[in-house]
Amino acid sequence: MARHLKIAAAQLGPLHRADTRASATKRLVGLIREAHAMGAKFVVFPELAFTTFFPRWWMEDAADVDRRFFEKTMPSAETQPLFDEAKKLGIGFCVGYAELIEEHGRTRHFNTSILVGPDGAIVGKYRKIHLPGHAEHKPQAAFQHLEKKYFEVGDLGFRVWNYLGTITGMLICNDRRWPEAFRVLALQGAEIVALGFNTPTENLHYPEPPALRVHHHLIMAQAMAFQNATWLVETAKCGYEDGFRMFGHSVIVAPSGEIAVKSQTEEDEVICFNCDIDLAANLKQTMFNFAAHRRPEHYRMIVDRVGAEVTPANK
Ligand code: CDT
Repeated sequence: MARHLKIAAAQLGPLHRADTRASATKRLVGLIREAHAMGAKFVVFPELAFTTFFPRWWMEDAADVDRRFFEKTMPSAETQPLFDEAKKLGIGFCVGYAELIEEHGRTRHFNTSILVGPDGAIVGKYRKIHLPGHAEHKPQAAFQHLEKKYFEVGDLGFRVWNYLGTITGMLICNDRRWPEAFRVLALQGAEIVALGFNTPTENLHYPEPPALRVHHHLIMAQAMAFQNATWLVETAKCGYEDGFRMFGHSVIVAPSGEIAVKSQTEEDEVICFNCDIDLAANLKQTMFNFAAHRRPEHYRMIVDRVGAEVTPANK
């Protein structure tokens, strides 16, 4: 009998700068109840789900940034109700937050996601590796994208976990633009990839129609799921946060590359699908049987070279 898992993407509408973690947690609890009513056993929440998308602002008071936006413990008194509710309902979840740790006398900051079991225990952690944007102040820009200022590059690699009878990995937002990230998870047998995102509707770097940005989001999701034979759950935080818009379009994509379900709004919204996990397993034995068909001896440059270097064409 095929393995099935009912998975939900619990999209969040805007969280403003003045919103508290307690009010965000209350909304997450409401969403997990809604997902439970739909029969979900695994819920994927967005990136940085307890605060506004703060890297849009240049802020100089580091202690204040740490206090307002970073979590020193997870769960904390304010975020505990989400863990309690999930445990009560017997639901596993993945959620993103800004993580602050003290290590070897140094304060470190990461953009982090955790995988939590239906018993409320944290089973996996991922720290975002592809940090987009910039570290320097761009005061002329309408908004900024300062992930390179506020976070370090993740140090835990791309991992998967045995989770709810599946093999599940996590990525965060900008990682979805990099095929290498998905492939490293797929090489460990990933059957589900859980990913939260915050994507501005406007492009910071050059003018781009909002519809084109959504088009890229969707074609990437479909291609990554298919080429890596995995279910892919991508959950947005979206809408106008203090006037800055981010798009929704949360999706659950099948290993066939088909969008199984997609959100309709830029508000709090749950979408849910009964995922046939063996659809991924079957594709891994046929079209995407890596052991049979990959040719890594010809892929050396992917790890040896970072930026593109133009090689003169052979005459
Ligand atoms: N959160 C996040 O990673 N957002 C990026 C925006 C890139 S534009 C600087 C994304 O890839 O969606």
